[in-house]
Amino acid sequence: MFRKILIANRGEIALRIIQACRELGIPTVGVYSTADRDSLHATYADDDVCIGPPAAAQSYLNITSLVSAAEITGADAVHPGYGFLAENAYFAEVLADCGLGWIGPPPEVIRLMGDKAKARQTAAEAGVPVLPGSGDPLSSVEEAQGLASEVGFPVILKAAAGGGGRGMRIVRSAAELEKSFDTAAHEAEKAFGDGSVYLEKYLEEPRHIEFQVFGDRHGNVIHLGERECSIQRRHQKLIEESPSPALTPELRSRMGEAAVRLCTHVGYQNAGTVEFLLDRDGSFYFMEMNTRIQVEHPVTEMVTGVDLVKLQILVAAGERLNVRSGLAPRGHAIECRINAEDPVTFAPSPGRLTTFHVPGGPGVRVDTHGYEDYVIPPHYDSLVAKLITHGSDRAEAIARMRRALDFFVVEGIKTTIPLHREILDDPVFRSGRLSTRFMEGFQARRERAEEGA
Ligand code: MV4
Repeated sequence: MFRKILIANRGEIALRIIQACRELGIPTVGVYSTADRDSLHATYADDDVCIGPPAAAQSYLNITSLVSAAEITGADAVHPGYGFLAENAYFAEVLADCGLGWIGPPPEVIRLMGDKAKARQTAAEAGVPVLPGSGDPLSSVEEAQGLASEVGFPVILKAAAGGGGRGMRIVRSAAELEKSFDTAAHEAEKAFGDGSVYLEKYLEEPRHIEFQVFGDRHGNVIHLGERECSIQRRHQKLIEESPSPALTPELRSRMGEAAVRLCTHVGYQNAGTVEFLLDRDGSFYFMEMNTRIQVEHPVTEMVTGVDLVKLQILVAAGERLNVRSGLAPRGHAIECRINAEDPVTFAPSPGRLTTFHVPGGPGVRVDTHGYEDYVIPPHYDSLVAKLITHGSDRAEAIARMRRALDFFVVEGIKTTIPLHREILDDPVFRSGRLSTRFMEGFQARRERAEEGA
């Protein structure tokens, strides 16, 4: 087992990793930028090292500083959390070269899945359904036109180096494609240093359903069910839940088996997420794979009873998976992301938490690095807390979320708590008929209600 783990991250996920390490009896090293001196992850870690100035490029993304921090503290492994260097294959390679353990998948698999066009091809090779579209990146607008007329409009252009919604373009006609293709490639080149673009048939109103997967170092791969993440705004998830209201046990096992097939095909290890689009007729298609622990992992923990962060550490140290694939979910869990943002404009709202009272009681979990008088720095993402509720069914999870939102008191900054209250009261949300267009419809209903008032 690892002797000491360095956590190359900050905020709630750094604290979450410290919790897991403490339960395993493994000491931790926290690293912090000068903007995070008063942060709980620095306080709670057994050792802490300042790694640089506020800008992430000079601290949480500074590989040299991180390796030095591991050397001087005697850490023998690194947990990257999510964001920052979590999906940086080069970082994983540097750590291996320095004799440090990496709590994540092999670098080659990170690199493969980071290329969204290659990931799509690999899924198809593994027998996982993909939408009709291009095998290799498109080399000309003529090739794009040929493919688009084969699959039929609308189509979507995606940057191979993008992901998570960055560098996408929906195209509804040949005339539009003529204009969009070069712009898309240029933008991809500018944003990612790689102008490769591929094309797929565009689905108008799918659900985003992702499967939690895990692999160990002995070739075993399992899935731990799905999360429904259709409630997003500008590709930022707002609410996630498990199980999805749309899945039957039969569909769950077919999608889960597809996710496992892909992971087995690539020799996946550690925690991962296979994202699918689910169409209204029950067809599902591979979208992307994320090679890290995700923000929304707690909803899976609540319905499976598995500590995913602990499991990451155990399998990275060479232990066998001790969890069966495809367990039936126990009850229902929902997560609301509480961001330091204006609930209407979504403008960031950093600053001091003058009051911070977290809810508790049956079925309530709060993952947060916040405390009264903590000052949220402006340099990083705006997540202040994840509020997760669990119930025997969806209705009970919703009722618990609704009251937990009422009992969550944050003063001094604006948060998305009022927005979550409105979504939880929304009849379409309550019906469970979700899609990636949910927020558009919700905003329209909200504006209509305001005009009526
Ligand atoms: C799509 C799609 C429809 N058809 N691909 C958005 C994030 C990135 N991972 C891919 N995304 C999409 N890809 C095809 N062929 C719709 C989306 C999409 C979306 C997906 C999940 C959650 C929210 C979304 C919002 C807009 C578009």
